[in-house]
Amino acid sequence: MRVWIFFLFCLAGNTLAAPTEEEPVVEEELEVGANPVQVETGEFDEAIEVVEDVIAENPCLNHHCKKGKVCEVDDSNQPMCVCQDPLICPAPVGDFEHVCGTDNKTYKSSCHFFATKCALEGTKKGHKLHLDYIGPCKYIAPCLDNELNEFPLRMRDWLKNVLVTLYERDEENDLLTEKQKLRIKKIYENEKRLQAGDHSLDLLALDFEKNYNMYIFPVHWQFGQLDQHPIDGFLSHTELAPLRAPLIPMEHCTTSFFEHCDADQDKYIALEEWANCFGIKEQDIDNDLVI
Ligand SMILES: *[C@@H]1O[C@H](CO)[C@@H](O)[C@H](O)[C@H]1NC(C)=O
Ligand SMILES: [Ca+2]
Ligand SMILES: [Ca+2]
Repeated sequence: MRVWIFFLFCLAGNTLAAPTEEEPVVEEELEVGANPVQVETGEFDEAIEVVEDVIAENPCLNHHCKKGKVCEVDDSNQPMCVCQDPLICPAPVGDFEHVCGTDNKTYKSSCHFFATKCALEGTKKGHKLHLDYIGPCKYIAPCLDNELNEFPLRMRDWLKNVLVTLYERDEENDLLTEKQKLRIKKIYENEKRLQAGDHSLDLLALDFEKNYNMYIFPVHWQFGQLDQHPIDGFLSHTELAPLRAPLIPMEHCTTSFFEHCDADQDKYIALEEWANCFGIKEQDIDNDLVI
C-alpha cells in the first residue's frame, strides 16, 4: 500500500517535473525506489546536459539533445548531438532502475537503454527496439481474452482513484495544478462516486454507465501524463512503458490492449484512439482536458 501511495506522488510529481526537470523532486523520488514512471521519464535529460564548470560561451549550454544523445562541439564550434557512451551513464542505484527493452534484454538504467538504442540508429534492430517496461525483464503471462475485456473497466476505475487520492493528499504539496484540482474536486465531492475497492466487473460496468462523466477527465489526464517524450499528441511504445509496471491493474495486458486500441495501426496511440478504448464518447474527447 505504501508503495502504491508513493507511486501516486510520483505520477503527479512527474507532471511538474517533466517540462522543467526539477532536481529536488527527482532526488526524493529516487529514494522511494519503486517508482516506475519517474525512472522512465525523469532525470535522464538532466544527465545529458553537459556538466562543465560554466565556461561562458559553451555552445552546448543551451543545446538540448534527446534521450541517448549528448551535446558535443564540432570543429567550427557548433553544438551537435552525438550518441552517448553507455559507460558514462550514472551507475544505477538499485535494481529498480533497470529497464526491459522490447528485445527482452535488461538494461542497467533507461540511460543505458537509450544510449544503446542510439548506437543502433538507422538499423532495423534499432528501429524496432523500444523501452518496454521499468524493471528487469521477467516472464509476463499472456493476456487472456476475458482479461483484455476487463482491462478498460479496471483501468478507468484505477485512474479515477489515483486522481482522487492525489487530490486528498495535495493540501500542502503542489502535486496538481489549479486547473487539475478544479476538475478533480467535482469528482471528489460527488457523493455518488464509487469508492476505491475491489469491485466486481458488473459493478464497475454499471458505475461507468451511471457515472460516466466522472471518468472523462481521468482518461484525458492520464494521456497527458504519458505524452511527454515528446509532447506531440501521440503515445509511443516507450511512453506507454509506465503502464507496464506491476502497480497498474492487469499490467500484463497493457501491450495487447493498446495494440488493439491503435485503430489505424500506425504504432502510436492518438488521443481519439486512447479515449475510444476507454469508452469515452466521441463528443467528449477534448484536447483541452489534457492538462
Ligand atoms: C524474457 O526474459 C525473462 C527473464 O530472463 C524470461 O523469464 C522470459 O521468459 C523472457 N520472455 C520471453 C518472451 O522470451
Ligand atoms: Ca508523445
Ligand atoms: Ca494510431
